[in-house]
Amino acid sequence: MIALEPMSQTSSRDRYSLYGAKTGNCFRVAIGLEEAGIEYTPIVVDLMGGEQRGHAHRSLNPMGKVPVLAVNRAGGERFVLTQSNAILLHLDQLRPGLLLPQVPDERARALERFMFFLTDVIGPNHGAFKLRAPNITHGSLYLENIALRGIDYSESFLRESKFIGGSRFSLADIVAFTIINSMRDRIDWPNMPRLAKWFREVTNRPAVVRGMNAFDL
Ligand SMILES: N[C@@H](CCC(=O)N[C@@H](CS)C(=O)NCC(=O)O)C(=O)O
Repeated sequence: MIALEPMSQTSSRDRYSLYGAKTGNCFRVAIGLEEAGIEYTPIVVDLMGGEQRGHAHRSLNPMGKVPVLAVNRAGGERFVLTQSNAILLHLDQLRPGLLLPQVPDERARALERFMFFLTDVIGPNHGAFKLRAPNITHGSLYLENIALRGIDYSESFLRESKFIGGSRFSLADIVAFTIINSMRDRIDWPNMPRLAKWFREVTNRPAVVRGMNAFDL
């Protein structure tokens, strides 16, 4: 049988750069890198000034968006990834067991909650954000309420387990934290004691604090 060699090998000498700004998508990746213990250089992209649409940034991400993770491999090649959630799943593969459980059922549960936040909370909230600028207020409020109802529902996850995706901190907590943090003023906290306790604890995790400060340069 022929053993297939991977086309490119990761190495402890690879150098990671995270291009981003103070947005939920970028915070998620910075927190993921911090939780995984991967050293990286944060590079601020000036979104207000349109730097993301300039030639230099588009050579990394033709869509002109952040975050972008650029990996300079020890062997000289460059590997570039866009899409915050694809980056998070890549980090899980680099540091198995730190960002997602490895036991299949536990991993599936954590991924189920990860996907729940991406599609049922962050997705509608992103739609609400897009409708705000053109003043489509009714549509914007409608989508924002869908996102808030999803957050209400997540209180039930914490009846079964200490963290959103299971007994240990995982990618599910990272995606839940960044969106809940950005919507924290609209959340019915008195009716969600478990979520409130979880939110306080996650806010104070050292890796989360470092990730949330990554673009304060
Ligand atoms: N699906 C992408 C979304 C990326 C995205 O929308 N990034 C925003 C910041 S959160 C951006 O770069 N906005 C600047 C622009 O669109 O000009 C991801 O998850 O990484």
